[in-house]
Amino acid sequence: MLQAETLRPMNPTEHKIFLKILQAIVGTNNVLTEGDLSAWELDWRKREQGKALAVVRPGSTEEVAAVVRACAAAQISLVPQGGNTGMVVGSTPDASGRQVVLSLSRVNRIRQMDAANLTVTVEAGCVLQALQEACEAAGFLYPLSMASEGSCTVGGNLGTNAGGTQVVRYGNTRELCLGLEVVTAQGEIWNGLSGLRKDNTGYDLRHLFIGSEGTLGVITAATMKLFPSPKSMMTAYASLPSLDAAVDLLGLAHRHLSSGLTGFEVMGEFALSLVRKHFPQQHVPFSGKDPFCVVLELSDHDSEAHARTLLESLLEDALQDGCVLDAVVAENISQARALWHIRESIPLAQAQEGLNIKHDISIAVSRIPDFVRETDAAIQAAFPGARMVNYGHLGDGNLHYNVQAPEGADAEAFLRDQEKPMNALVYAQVDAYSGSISAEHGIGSLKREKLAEHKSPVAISLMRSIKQALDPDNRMNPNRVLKI
Ligand code: FAD
Ligand code: 2HG
Ligand code: ZN
Repeated sequence: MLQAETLRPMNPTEHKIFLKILQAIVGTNNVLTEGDLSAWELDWRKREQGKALAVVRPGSTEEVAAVVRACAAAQISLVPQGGNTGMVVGSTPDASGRQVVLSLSRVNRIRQMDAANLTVTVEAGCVLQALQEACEAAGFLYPLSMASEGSCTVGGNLGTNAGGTQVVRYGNTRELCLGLEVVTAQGEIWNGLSGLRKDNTGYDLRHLFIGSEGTLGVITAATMKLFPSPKSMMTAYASLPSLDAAVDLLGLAHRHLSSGLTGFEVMGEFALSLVRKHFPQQHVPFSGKDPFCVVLELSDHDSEAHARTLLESLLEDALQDGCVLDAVVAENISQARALWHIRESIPLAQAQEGLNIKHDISIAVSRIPDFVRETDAAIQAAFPGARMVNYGHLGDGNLHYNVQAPEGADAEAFLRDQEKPMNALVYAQVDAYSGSISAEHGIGSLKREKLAEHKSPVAISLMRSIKQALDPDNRMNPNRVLKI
């Protein structure tokens, strides 16, 4: 049984003393209590506005540990936060005004790059793009990539086990991580940083913390895998007659490109129409012509000419096969970026269109077309006019099967009245297809109730035991992932 966090009210003197203790640890400027704190208190999707007791920004692992100890002594819970780009309301405080937001933004150094070992040791607050760029400058690829990379952090990526657009070749963040440094709920520092690719010395603790969404401890640093930079990366953009054709194209791409296939993203026409509407300066090829488009990426360790031959041969076969109706291949890096930018703009275009319902689901690739056919029909029957924003990482069987309110409807009212029954419908379908209700975004607050309904009771019970063992006082991001 998890205990609810003790919400002992602080009298004004205790409150003042507590803030002084935090200031003594991290410096006065790094304890924020006044002014506009919405960057830390409001989630990216604007789903929940929280209220923090304070936003605390330690500058080192030792300071993180001291803050955790101070919070434990004062019976205050903590919400670890990186870039606050999470999609499930997991990184912002609740509305009680009694939680400390522990921002890792200043714990952000790249500690060491080990070229021979192909690893980089980096602190949790390092922004993903800064890490990618540092690795690229040193001749390596750090492959994790997603549209939020300009603000999300390594700690947040690990906390959520983020996926992104390169998973088809390199795996989720978990697959990239060889070791962690963690501040435990008791404020101890566990140095599990390791560049070892083989280490069978009992339970592999790193995997407990990865994907735990800040509920078990604070990740302060990690040793991550690097890869040699490919000689050439080539991007194609194709229009397709159906989702079945996209699955066929994926099969062809695996056969033609093998491990050279590093990205395979599908986009439904309505999702693309939102990009055209909200970002009209972007050129979207094959505008509105066909129901689906795909962005596909090949990374090649031979040469650009070799890459082009491989990609063109794939597309010729696909055109002959009928699974592709039309295609373009980027001629240079800026064209490739522009094609990727279309895909990456979809979540932003959705946000511009208004509040929306997200279903970050995974299903065996082979079953996705049937799932979408059936579920689209059921949704239109139950919620006439609901607009399906369907896109995602088809190469990983991960769809963002999102829903926008009917044209002209009040989005807030639509979500208030229809989100629950809509989720119930979609997740029942996900169960029927043996899928997952969270492929890459995690559980946070938004899916906490659903997790209990859709995960096996045995698994939930094991998860609760782990939480109880590592954080018996329930101070680490309480009420996220697991229900009290
Ligand atoms: P935050 O949002 O700050 O935190 C996320 C969770 O991790 C919270 O529960 C928090 O408590 C915990 N956490 C943060 N730091 C730590 C730490 N140091 N130790 C322990 N726990 C911690 N996600 C994908 O998986 N794939 C995508 O393709 C993708 N694309 C996105 C595109 C856009 C435009 C946006 C806005 C988001 C996208 N996301 C995607 C979601 C999000 O960017 C990722 O989940 C990312 O990993 C979150 O990183 P962050 O630093 O912003 O974490
Ligand atoms: C993406 O793949 C992100 O673009 C965001 O995971 C998905 O907004 C979404 O639903
Ligand atoms: Zn995604």
